[in-house]
Amino acid sequence: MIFAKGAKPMRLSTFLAVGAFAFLAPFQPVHAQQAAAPGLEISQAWSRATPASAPVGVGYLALTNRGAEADRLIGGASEVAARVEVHEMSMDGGVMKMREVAGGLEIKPGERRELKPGGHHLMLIGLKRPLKEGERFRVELKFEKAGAREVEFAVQGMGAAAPAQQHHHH
Ligand SMILES: [Cu+2]
Repeated sequence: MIFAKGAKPMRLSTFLAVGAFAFLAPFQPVHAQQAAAPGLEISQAWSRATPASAPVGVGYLALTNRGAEADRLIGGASEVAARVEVHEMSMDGGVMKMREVAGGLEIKPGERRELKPGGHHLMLIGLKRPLKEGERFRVELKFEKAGAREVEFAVQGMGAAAPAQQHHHH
């Protein structure tokens, strides 16, 4: 190994600076989480009322990635269902089917993706109670990079095709 004169003290100070940063990092978990996901915008979160004994419900929303990195919606958890999955619809021999999106739904930088009737949606599996028009329920969405984000869904009528009005969630 060859060291130029004067190089070693400089490397030592660099090492110390990195060490100090690593030591401080655990004391700022909230800031670190916000920095990791500066621009994921969630809007128009809505759902549909369900019949009394329905085993599943749906969740729709719009996701806009204003950050510089792609992220993925990988699932969620809710007070109203046993499980929350991200589903996609596809035609299979003339029959519309749905299944869980493998690996989650990607949102590229600058992209806006809508989960809406006939397309991608959140599936609330194992409903604990019927969803009633006019009420709201919470879902904690899980993103690969942004982590957990709590979103409130407004329940529309059973046949609703779009959110009644725009709601902003912070
Ligand atoms: Cu589904």
